[in-house]
Amino acid sequence: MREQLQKIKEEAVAAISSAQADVEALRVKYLGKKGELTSVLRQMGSLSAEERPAIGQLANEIRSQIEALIEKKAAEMRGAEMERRLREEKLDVTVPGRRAHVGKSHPLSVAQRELEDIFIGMGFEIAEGPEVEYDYYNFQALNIPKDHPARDMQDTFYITDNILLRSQTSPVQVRTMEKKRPPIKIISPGRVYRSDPMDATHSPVFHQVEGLVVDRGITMGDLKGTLEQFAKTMFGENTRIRFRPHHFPFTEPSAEVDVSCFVCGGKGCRLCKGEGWIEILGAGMVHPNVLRGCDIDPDEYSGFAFGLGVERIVMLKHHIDDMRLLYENDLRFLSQF
Ligand code: 2NM
Repeated sequence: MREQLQKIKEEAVAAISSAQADVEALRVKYLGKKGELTSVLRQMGSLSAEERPAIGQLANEIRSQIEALIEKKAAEMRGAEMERRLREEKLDVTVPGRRAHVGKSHPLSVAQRELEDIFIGMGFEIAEGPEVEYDYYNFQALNIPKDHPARDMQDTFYITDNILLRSQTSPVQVRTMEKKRPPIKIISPGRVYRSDPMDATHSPVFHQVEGLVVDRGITMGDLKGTLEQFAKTMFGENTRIRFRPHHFPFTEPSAEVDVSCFVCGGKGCRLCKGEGWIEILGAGMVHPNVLRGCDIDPDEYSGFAFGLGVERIVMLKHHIDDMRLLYENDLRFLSQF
């Protein structure tokens, strides 16, 4: 047994000193529970009582020698690995950093949020609804009957006979009037769809913000005051507004609303085409038929409503002459905002 132990020791010393990697495998091979040293020690039972202590002592010495050698080798290899990494993974912390590209909100999103903030500041709540709508909410409930020319004019995207892509966000307001009792004071921002060919001023998908206020005693004066306050906050304290008579099926009376030109202040310039005024909104007093359709008694309640196009506002504000620029996601364009 003495020779067996010496042989194991010699083999182990040679194996450890020539090891290039994985000294843990050698630890298992020589010292492990099923290792060579252990299997020799298992035969101790066959030794005489006199021999046993000496062999035991020798085995323990060899075990600790091998352990020490393996630990030394492992430490050497850890050291060598550290040297290698220090050499190869050298990092020059004085090299200037590369600037990270930080994205930002799209100008349409910025404008929509600005509009929302202004109306929230005036006590409006935000209402949202489906972009895929029933014909009923998009047209019938808005006092636009089946044979009304407004339906052709608007060139709607139909999905089935009675389901379509909403052509305005007013269906959200109808849904709100159905669900809630006055006082109602909401805006409905969102995407709307019309089957228009894409050109400099049209897109089949665009964004609207519509507003609705319904309560006892709401008048045209409330509408004018609200829109004037909005225009001053959006375009500057000196901005004025004017109403021109118009027709919408869902409001009576109806008006188109201009703001005084925020470039020339009303004197006439290129932006307002010499007019001094820029058309921004449609508005009016909610038609009694619309209120009645939502089970709101027009003899008890009245309301005003208005709508504006977000694209138009963004284009005016930033002097953008082609709406397509807002959808192409060309970073040379977008990075200017
Ligand atoms: C506009 C112009 C005028 C409008 C009307 C309604 C509703 F649901 F209350 F009848 N919502 N929005 C409205 C009125 C929209 O957009 C140019």
